[in-house]
Amino acid sequence: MKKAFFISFEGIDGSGKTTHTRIFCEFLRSIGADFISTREPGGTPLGEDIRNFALKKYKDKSVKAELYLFEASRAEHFEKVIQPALNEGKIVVIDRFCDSTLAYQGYGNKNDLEAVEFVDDFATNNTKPDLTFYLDIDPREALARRIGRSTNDIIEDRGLLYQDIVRKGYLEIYNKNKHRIVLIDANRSVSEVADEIKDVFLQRINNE
Ligand code: Z5A
Repeated sequence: MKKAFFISFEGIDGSGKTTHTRIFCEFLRSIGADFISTREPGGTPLGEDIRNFALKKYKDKSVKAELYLFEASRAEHFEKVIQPALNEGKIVVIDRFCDSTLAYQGYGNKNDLEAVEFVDDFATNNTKPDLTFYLDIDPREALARRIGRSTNDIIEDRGLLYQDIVRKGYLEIYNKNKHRIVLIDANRSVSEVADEIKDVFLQRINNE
């Protein structure tokens, strides 16, 4: 196995990405892996400030401005955190990366998909994760999991129809990138999902 390995977790809001990023990192810790865990938008001081602009402020910002905010956060994060960690041979685990932008700002906001990919490639020097876990779930089930929790951000507030479009976007991205993306049925219990993620990872690194 090459030591540096880049893993992203993707899915609509409430799909369980944060839960499974955490459980997966506990597993990596238990086997003594050299890894960092991070998230987007965010992951750097500038990125966390941008997160605030992207998710909490200016509800009616233009769809292109929204795209560039996420990509500005990514460019900073990639240069200052992700690339250096990969250069040091670490495993990088990230809660959301390029597929989020294509799914939300591309499919969800109906920006030109090629333009979104172009901007993203520029921000990341054409880098894609080695392995992406896409947690697929019906938006209604994801919503039910969040009952009792206030909405977190402007994008979440766009509602079920928007989440449906984003999910369809994710499924198209998955269908075009099966070499990299593994679809995980996230409707199952936390332990079933966590076990599958661990098994896929072990299989993948044993084949490297
Ligand atoms: N965004 C974007 O538009 N473009 C971009 O390029 C990027 C991001 C990078 C914030 O993302 C927003 O940023 C997001 C997209 C946009 N807005 N929306 N929608 P975020 O990742 O920071 O936040 P989030 O998407 O709102 O995620 P979250 O709230 O952290 O949810 P989650 O990570 O998908 O799920 P969770 O917190 O792990 O689980 C939700 C609940 O379900 C929780 O109570 C768990 O205990 C429970 N759970 C988890 N798994 C299970 C199973 N298997 N069964 C039952 N219950 C479960």
